[in-house]
Amino acid sequence: MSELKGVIFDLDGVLVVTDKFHYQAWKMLADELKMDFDEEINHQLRGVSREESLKRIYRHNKRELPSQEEFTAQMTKKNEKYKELIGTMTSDDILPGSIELLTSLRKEGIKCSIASASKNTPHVLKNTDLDQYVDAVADGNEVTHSKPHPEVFLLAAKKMGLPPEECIGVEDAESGVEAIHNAKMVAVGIGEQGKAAELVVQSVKELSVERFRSLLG
Ligand code: B16
Ligand code: MG
Repeated sequence: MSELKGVIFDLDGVLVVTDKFHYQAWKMLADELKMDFDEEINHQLRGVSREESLKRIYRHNKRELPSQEEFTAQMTKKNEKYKELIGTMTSDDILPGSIELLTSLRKEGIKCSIASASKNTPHVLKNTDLDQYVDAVADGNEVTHSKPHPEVFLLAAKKMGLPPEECIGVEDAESGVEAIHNAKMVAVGIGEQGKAAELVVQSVKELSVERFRSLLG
């Protein structure tokens, strides 16, 4: 068995809550395009890239995709609204238990990093001040394949200088847990969509250095 050297956290839904902002931004676009969009569809877009999310909204509405130019303009419009909304984020938007967990892991010499599908990761980390609590960041700006592809988790491990078998991934999305497994790492799942993971909890508040260590040991 390998010794635990690193923990890789998904961002949205694990360390911060941005669901409501994605919802509001997609809802604005969907209303404008007279398309149906509700909390349930929003929930299914967790961990899914911006491009794939818009394709899924079209599919859900049984609408044909517009021209590439129009599609890109719509993604940009959604993202401008999203950026405006996350501009209001502060450290108050960090989920309870996150800072304590990151601090205690690093105190034990276990590196911490972020693996997020979001291209807005740098803004979210800066606005919430979370960037000072992690050793490395891998995000949607640097990868070509979306979760469930393992690329973003493998990149986060590489940036920490660790092999995948010494890392554990933490995710709240089904596609994210699959990505962790595809990277040959042990997974911790948060909430309903995390049920395929080796350990399932409701929030990071329930996690500790000991619980992580017991998963690899
Ligand atoms: P952006 P994660 C994901 O982040 C979100 O869960 C998902 O809802 C969003 O569509 C995706 O990032 C892309 O975000 O439009 O900001 O590039 O959960 O992987 O941290
Ligand atoms: Mg997530």
